[in-house]
Amino acid sequence: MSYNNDQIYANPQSANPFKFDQKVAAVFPDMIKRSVPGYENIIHNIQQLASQYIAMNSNGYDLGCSLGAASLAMSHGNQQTGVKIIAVDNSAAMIERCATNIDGFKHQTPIELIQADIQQIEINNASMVVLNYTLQFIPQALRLKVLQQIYRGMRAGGMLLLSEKIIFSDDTINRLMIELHHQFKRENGYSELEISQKRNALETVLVPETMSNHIQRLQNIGFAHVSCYQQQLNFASFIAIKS
Ligand code: GEK
Repeated sequence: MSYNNDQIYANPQSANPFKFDQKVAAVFPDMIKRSVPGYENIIHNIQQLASQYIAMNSNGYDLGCSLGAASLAMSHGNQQTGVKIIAVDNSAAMIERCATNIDGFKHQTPIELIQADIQQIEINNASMVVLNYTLQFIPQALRLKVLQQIYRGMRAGGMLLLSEKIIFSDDTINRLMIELHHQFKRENGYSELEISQKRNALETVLVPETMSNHIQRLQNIGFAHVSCYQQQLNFASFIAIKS
């Protein structure tokens, strides 16, 4: 299956909220690389962390899997037997393309694809859970419940990896980070029109929180060890380990 350049917002269009539809799924690898600083590094880290954290006879979860980049990284990193990777996304277009994408790669650990809302699925016997830029699309008031459900389904010693777009409580820093992120997108070939139309489309759909909100909530839920492990501009990844 071929993936094209992202030109979704290249021409003027009426304002509609962003959707993970066929058009987005068809350009997704290009879109995420050109839009999210540090994305490829995180996928590489997921493989390394999987080799350390995925335990024998357990499950790894990729929640909001899109085309399965993190699932494949977990599958490649896994060193244990009796492991299954469960990849979940509520977009039919993403799941359909994810299936073809995963088939196209040699990978050792079975990956099960589920089309579902991550708020509805049960997490069981999980030694590693990845929420790579997905929680930000869940309504803010419901995020605690999703994370609590994940925590309950995790084994002792299990790891949650959470990546998110973030905001800063200091207005000057916040504006600067947004501007630097737009500069990153310009350098990756996006025009002013594309940047501003995408920003408007995401406005009500992707709601970022501060780094301290994320860390505090993970600690309050009960994770024993919580830290940000990578930040590039207004994008951050956190690790949280259950004792
Ligand atoms: C990667 N993790 O390449 N339930 C299930 N899936 C959802 C939900 C939900 N409630 N809300 C959004 N999604 C991937 C990248 S993209 C990030 C993740 C981005 C799905 C949505 O359909 C999309 O595929 C994914 O979460 C977010 O590592 O586009 O910024």
